[in-house]
Amino acid sequence: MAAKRTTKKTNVSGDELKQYYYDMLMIRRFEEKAGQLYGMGLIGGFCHLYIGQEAVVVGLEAAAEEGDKRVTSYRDHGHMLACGMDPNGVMAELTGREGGYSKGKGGSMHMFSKEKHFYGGHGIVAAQVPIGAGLAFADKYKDNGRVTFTYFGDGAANQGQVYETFNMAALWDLPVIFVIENNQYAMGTAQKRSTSTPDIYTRGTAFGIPGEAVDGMDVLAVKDAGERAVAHCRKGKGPYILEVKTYRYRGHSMSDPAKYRTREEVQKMREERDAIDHVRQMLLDGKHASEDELKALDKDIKAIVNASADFAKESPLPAVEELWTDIYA
Ligand SMILES: Cc1ncc(C[n+]2csc(CCOP(=O)(O)OP(=O)(O)O)c2C)c(N)n1
Ligand SMILES: [Mg+2]
Repeated sequence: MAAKRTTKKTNVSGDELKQYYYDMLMIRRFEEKAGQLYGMGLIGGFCHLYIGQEAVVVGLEAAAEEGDKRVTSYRDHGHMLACGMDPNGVMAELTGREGGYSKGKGGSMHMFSKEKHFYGGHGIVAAQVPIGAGLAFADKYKDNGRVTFTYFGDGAANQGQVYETFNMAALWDLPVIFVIENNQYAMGTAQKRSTSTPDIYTRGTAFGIPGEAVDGMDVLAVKDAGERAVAHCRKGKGPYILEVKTYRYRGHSMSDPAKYRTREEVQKMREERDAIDHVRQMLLDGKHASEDELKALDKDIKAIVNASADFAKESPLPAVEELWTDIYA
């Protein structure tokens, strides 16, 4: 049972809250299923789960509008689901099948959807940061009012290319929101062992980029901050930094010895800070939903996730000739 949390009064409707609950739970159930399929040997290669961080992407998607773009790291399944990509296509890509978003040739870290303005899925730490600024450059050039959410981790925030990007994004007033998902660890390295100052959101100061820290275990706080960042970008004021403090419950990837933190630390976060439990409690307290309704939602979500796993298992492996397609040369 989650400990009671307090939340300041909000003006979101019961229906909106229910939607956030649904979207976060969808990511969690999808990731649990992906973990199971990995354990069964149906998913090969790397697989980085997003469990614990769901409120980050769901809160920010709530602040986005049609046509806005997003780009992220290898921990990308949640971002894809939250922007409306099809769970079947994502799960089939995880299992390396023809029905996957990259026809089974990309896997967990390499999926894209032009339709949903999702630009990956990038395995090289921080490589997506200049790409995000490039996407925003295109939007500025076209003067179309769109913004780009560029997600990266606390570890990635120590990469040099982040600061080259900050400089150019600020110089050209690009409509890009740099979202630092600070889950407190970069693989097995705790933030305090790797990072000279605890407040990563201040790292834009030298470039004149405003930033703020956000409680990433509170979907409404994330949405509020996202709206401020979006408004700033859409007014033509240039980039904005959101350091969203979050936590991953599972290992860095599926192969993680987990020796760098205690079980108690993880357990405490799950019990006291879980973002899904938090919204669940708000829904019940506000009488927006009953226990039975929430149970039924979970059942619907599990059915969609199970169907995606069936689709992924039944989809054929890519044909051998596919080896010679989609090659950039
Ligand atoms: C340039 C580069 N260096 C090292 C790695 C190996 N690596 C993969 S993930 C990772 C840690 C990144 O941590 P963080 O940015 O905090 O993201 P998180 O995994 O916590 O989401 C490292 C060092 C890599 N993929 N690319
Ligand atoms: Mg991290």
